[in-house]
Amino acid sequence: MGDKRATLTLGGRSCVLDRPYVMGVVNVTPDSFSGDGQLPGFEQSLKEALTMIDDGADMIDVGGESSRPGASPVSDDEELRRVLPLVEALAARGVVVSVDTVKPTVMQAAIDAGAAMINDIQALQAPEALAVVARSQAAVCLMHMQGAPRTMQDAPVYGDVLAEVKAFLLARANALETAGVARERIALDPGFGFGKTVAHNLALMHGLPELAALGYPLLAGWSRKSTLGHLTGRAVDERLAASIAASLAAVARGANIVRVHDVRETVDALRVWCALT
Ligand code: YH5
Repeated sequence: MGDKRATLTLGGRSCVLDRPYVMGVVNVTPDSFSGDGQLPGFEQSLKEALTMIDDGADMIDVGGESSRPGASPVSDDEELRRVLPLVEALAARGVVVSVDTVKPTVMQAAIDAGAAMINDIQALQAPEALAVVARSQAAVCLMHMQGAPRTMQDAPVYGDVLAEVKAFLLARANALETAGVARERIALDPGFGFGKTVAHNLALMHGLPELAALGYPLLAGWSRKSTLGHLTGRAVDERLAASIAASLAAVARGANIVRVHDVRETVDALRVWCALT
């Protein structure tokens, strides 16, 4: 299985993931003029996303609710108001759009607006989430998380983190396939930093080839995360080099898609690294 090349159907097209794909992260914050020349939410986010595409991103992950520990929850209506205009604008320009959401109503509206992928940190466990995706043609990224964002980093405990994450992801993938979602529409993600200590994240990295061997495309999100701060002593806005190193390491261990904030630098690094290895 592991030697079969991972394939993912994106926007109705079958993509053989024979090189690392880069997913650019765009968070849509509430519309507001900051008074210091910053554009309002939508315009700013659209500009960021289109720059990422120019810089070589293969897709854009649009998120309207922060999943960082301590972040306040957002209503369905508010999340829709934030993400839908951007999904529409990007899809109209032919951009492959992923939507980072756990809400079935947001998933449905995003798919109707042209989203090619649903990126769910809860792996479609909300009631109706699986049904919404199953009756669409969208791809889906199933991510592992222990606990809920607000408290997940308090004291995560596993017996065998790799075995547990692997069993969870495989069970979710099987549930989707039983519901009629073709295998080619499913990607898996161990969820670095989501209810995991530094040691758990490192164990998952070492075991990444075992997850890749499940035969599904593998997505890795290391960009700017706390474990990189722990390893380097750097604050969140000083983790570029650490993030690039982590993305390369993930690709070396079998990741097919990396989710990153710094697209231009990551694309450069991956191009050189692929040419030289
Ligand atoms: C992911 O890994 N992550 S949102 C804390 C940070 C920096 C970044 C303290 N959505 C993932 O990016 N979706 C997020 O520094 C995701 N995989 C998938 N599939 C968290 C995030 C971040 C959190």
